[in-house]
Amino acid sequence: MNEILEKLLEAVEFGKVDIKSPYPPQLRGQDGSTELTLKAIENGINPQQILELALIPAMANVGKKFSENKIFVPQMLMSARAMGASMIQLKPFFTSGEIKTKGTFIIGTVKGDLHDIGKNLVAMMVEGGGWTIVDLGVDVGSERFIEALKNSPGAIVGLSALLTTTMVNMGEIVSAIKKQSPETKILIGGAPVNMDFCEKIGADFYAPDPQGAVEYLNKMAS
Ligand code: B1M
Repeated sequence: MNEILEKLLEAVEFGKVDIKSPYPPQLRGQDGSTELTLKAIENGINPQQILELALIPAMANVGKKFSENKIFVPQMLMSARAMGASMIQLKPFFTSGEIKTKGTFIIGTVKGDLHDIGKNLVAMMVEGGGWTIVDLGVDVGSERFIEALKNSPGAIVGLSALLTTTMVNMGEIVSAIKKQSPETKILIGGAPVNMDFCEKIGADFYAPDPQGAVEYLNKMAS
């Protein structure tokens, strides 16, 4: 793999945000995810490759080490910060270009769940696909989705969940939204969910990744 991407993967995996950050001690004085992302862009590496070859594998390594009790929540949080710093640099590449005319996409991570990296990636890609985004953030219950729908009638709703304990909240949110406005289309995603679960809770579609979300939304808009 390209040396910059290797270093970026390491920076995100070990939570090195930028050159000034003292954490982690073994990378002190070295470039963090901010500088390495900029270097990768300057060297002509495609932003999609930066995501797929460095950032996403780094988070997969973090998850594996967490499962094996080799790291704990604070380290996981530093990796998330490093990934977020990198995404700030990548965002303009995914969101520039088209005029936003396709419709509104309301997205949030469901109640009880604080994971937002995947949700932010989906929001970024969908925005780049020409949609207006209403990002409700994390830990979002049905009331806030319904309120957002009142402000953006006809919008499509996206629910993200990363925990097996919070994916069940998706079902409650889908029921509440469908009760209020049965015509609203609801897309779900996140590591623990799949198409079977989507059908079980009465959502309209499951997308495994941001690209799947963009394709579904574009199909709805056409
Ligand atoms: Co958490 N965490 N975490 N965590 N965390 C996981 C999810 C876990 C799998 C780690 C593990 O054990 N291996 C595990 C869940 C186990 C389970 O439920 N079975 C776990 C746990 C247990 C926890 C805590 C309970 C830990 C604790 O406190 N003891 C706690 C829960 C807090 C809470 O939410 N209430 C917790 C906390 C955290 C941090 C806050 C420290 C941090 C999150 C910071 C943040 O998001 N700002 C964190 C992190 C970073 C992770 C891992 C390491 C990485 C998640 C991530 O960002 N992945 C994760 C392990 C892993 O995923 N391997 C883990 C990268 C991201 C790009 O992928 O989010 O899957 P993902 O999104 C993908 C797709 O799923 C899809 O597209 C994205 C891009 O491909 N997608 C959608 C996502 N949403 C979509 C929506 C769509 C469509 C597609 O349409 C609407």
